[in-house]
Amino acid sequence: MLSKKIEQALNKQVEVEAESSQFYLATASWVETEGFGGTTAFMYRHSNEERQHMLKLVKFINERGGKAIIPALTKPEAKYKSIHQVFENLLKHEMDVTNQINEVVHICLQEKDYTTHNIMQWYVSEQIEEEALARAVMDQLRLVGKDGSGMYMFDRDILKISADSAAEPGSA
Ligand code: OFO
Repeated sequence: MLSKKIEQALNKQVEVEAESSQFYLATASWVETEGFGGTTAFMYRHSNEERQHMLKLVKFINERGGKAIIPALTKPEAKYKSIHQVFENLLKHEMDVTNQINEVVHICLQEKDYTTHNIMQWYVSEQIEEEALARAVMDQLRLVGKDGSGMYMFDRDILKISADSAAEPGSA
């Protein structure tokens, strides 16, 4: 059975994951209109993954005797200056999500809820991977600069960068 405090923290995290899915969806839509096919696929796929993260929490809350709350969502930014800006925002976004998750973990320890703590470890590992992936992509973008043919190759290879990063040890 979840304590009220844990239930609230988890419902807040449901909202964070839902907003995360929206964030990736908005960036997917923008890069699609800019003609970056690979990056578009990367963003749509990630938006779906974030939705799965949200669903996992919804089910967990309900299974543990709480009540999951499906949140209203804020409108994400719809326009970006460049792909570079998209990924800068993405890294910042993921770092914010990591902080939120750490907060939930902290509350789990305070409440001595080791079951929820255990579930949250999956999210902790996921965030390590996602931040690492965002940094790897930004490194690539720094090398490419604004060069057109470099950007073409970046867009062609981005799914490979993410697949390589997902194949690293410890990936879920
Ligand atoms: Fe939900 O994994 Fe990042 O945000």
